[in-house]
Amino acid sequence: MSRVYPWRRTHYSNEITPEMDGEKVVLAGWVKDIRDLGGIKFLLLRDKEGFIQITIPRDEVSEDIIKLSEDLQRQDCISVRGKVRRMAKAPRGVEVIPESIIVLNRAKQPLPIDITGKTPADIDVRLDVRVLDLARDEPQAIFRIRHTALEAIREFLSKNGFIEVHTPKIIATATEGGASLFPVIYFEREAFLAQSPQLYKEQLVIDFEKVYEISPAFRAEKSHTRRHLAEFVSVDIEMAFAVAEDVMEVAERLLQHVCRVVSEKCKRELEILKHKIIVPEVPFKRITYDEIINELREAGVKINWGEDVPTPAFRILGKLHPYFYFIVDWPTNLKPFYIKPRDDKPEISESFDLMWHWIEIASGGTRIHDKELLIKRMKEQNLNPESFKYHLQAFEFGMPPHAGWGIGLERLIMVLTGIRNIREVVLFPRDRFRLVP
Ligand code: AMO
Repeated sequence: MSRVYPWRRTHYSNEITPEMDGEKVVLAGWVKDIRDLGGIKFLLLRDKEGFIQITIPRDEVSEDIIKLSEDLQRQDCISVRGKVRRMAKAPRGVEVIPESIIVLNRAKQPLPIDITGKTPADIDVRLDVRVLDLARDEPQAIFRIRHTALEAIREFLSKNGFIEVHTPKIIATATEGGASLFPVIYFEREAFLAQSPQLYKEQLVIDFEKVYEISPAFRAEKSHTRRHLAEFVSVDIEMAFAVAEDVMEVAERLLQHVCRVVSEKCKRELEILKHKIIVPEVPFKRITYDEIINELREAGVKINWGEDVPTPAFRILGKLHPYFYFIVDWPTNLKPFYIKPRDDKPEISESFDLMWHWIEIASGGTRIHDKELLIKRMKEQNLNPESFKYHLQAFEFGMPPHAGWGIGLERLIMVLTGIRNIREVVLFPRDRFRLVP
């Protein structure tokens, strides 16, 4: 027979309704806040579903409870046995009057940050005590939105015939250029943390045709900005018998789906974040690299053909195109070796970046599926084909034409939450200066 634990809950906070007036319940969670109005104490109890008001009127509860409640502090872990009472003035019209309270663990006081969020703390102070910080309403809302978005992504891709794969994160060669690689010691050899599942996902189209992966990617980013992490989650797809336009359609339909699902399922969370999601119409605008260069020239910024677009220029573009849009037809020299140059104009590639205002959310394109051309492109980018021999062998095993993209999950979550610093949408962010907690 299983033991009886007196703290075991019967209900989560959101399951307590005014209609339950008079019922006995056991709740468990953490003290979110406690207010003393003389004859009456109001305790907010948080659990994974939200919070509920525990009301302690001096003249209605036992002496023991009054004494115990004197010592309760924010973030103490407690269990409350009590009676539900309909109360129009309480949050959600209901409160619980305690009959007994068990303190399961006390939080050390004073807490390093204000978990009610009334006294805001600097992001670095909060990140240092992230597990406590995550108890606040905003992070709770952000990570529920992140969860819902991931669920929607998986549902969409699975319904559209993609299967989920996981490829190695410890790898022998770079995929997106050597500069941003993290080396690791792999037994007696040097290895690297994967910057992207690029080469593996391409190979896998031979066996599975449509694959997706949602995994961490590692970049030794020197740039310390509000949109760069050293470890981020990359949502990748790769599709056989497809070109850039096909996978752009997948991307825009996916983003529309995710925006729709999150705006429908996460109303409470969006309210907490004071953010509204506009479900985008498809197709998204497609603007060529040549066109953006012209737009920028008209705005007084000169970019020579073949040069990358610097951040300040992207900010101008973000003002001109204030939602999702694609930038297509990038110069081949600006794209990685695996991106296919156009047959008619090899200086232009079959590639795209998917933008939101001025931020790049995804990039992708048609891939080269011809081994000799791939080797030529590697050499042009000063890469040694010898170090890609296992990748190149796949091109001898019936590599089909294929295309794909990678979406930065955290950047998408910034769009969905309206949060401006990428660190806020990662549980334990890693950047150039942060490796703990
Ligand atoms: P790319 O390097 O453009 O393409 O990365 C794809 C997307 O990942 C996100 N991203 C980042 N997010 C946070 N911090 C970073 N340091 C960071 N770097 C990239 C961006 C970006 O658009 N293999 C290709 C994709 C493909 O062609 O399939 C790739 O990795 O949102």
